[in-house]
Amino acid sequence: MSHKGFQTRLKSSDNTYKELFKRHSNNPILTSKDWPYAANTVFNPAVTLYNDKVLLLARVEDRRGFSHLTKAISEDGVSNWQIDPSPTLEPDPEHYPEEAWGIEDPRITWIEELGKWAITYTAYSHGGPLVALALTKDFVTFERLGPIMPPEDKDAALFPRRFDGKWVLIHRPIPAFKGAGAHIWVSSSNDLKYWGDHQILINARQGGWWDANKVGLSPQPLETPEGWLILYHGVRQTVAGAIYRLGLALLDLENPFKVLRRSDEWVFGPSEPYEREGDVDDVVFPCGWILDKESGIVRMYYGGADTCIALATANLSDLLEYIKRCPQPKENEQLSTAD
Ligand code: BMA
Repeated sequence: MSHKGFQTRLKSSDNTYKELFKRHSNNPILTSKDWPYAANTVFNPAVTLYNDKVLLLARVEDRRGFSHLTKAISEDGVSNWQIDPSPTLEPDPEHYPEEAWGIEDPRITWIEELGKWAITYTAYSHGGPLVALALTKDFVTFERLGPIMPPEDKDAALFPRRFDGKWVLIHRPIPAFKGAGAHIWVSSSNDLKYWGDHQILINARQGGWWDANKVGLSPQPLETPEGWLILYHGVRQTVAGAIYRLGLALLDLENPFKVLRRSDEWVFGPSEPYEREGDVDDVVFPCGWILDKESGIVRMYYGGADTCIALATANLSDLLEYIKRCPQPKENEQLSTAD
């Protein structure tokens, strides 16, 4: 019997899985009941540090089924949220027709070169969901750059700096080619508007894997001394519906087109009532994480069951120690669309 990969499994001594992420005892930390105006659900928030405070940009769904984005700011990232009294970034279909059915699932990247935050989000157009980009200096006014990837494409985030003079974007197109699988792709651009050099970065596996057939980037890439840490979701289809779980990968620090490691196992999945039951059952869906450089603690903010916002934390050193023991993807594995 092969024990390949055994050493990378999340086993602890008492025969249970060792959890890298620890859920906050106040979970869910935000629900529609906390919102200053009527909302069906609040979930899948992006997160960044803003004036030394934690800023969430939450997806808020109304009773039409359309989403917009609203910010919530807190000093400790857990309590006393100052939530905007009305939507912070609303769909503007009159000027941006691609936002006809709402805007969803943002990711935020601070771009030092521009002195601005870049927000990549899903615009739900009449042609399907696509990737749109907006810039902001203050999370009050936003400069829209419009659609940057045509439908169907989602789960996009920018790297905070250029590589060889080019911006780099991770995203997840859905191929029209039946049976091709929905893989995570990476593309580059000179100007943030026109994108090329498209290639598969992390492929959806097949068959019985937890991340078979559909994967997508979750939070924005996290820069570490060992490489870019990636948390991605894998979608398992079952007779009872889909299960959204999370796995880790590590990309080369100077060449984010190169995957150094990828976990075989999921590292976080729905288990608590607020993750198991909601508008969409069995979903954990982070769109952001932040690293406290002093303590080395990573805070992952995620949507639970498409209904609420929750928080889980991990030690960066534990995440890196784990991912460094995970397998190196085979050469060209991530480039193949038909494996
Ligand atoms: C994905 C996205 C997420 C959502 C998830 C589960 O396709 O639309 O916003 O959380 O499905 O419903």
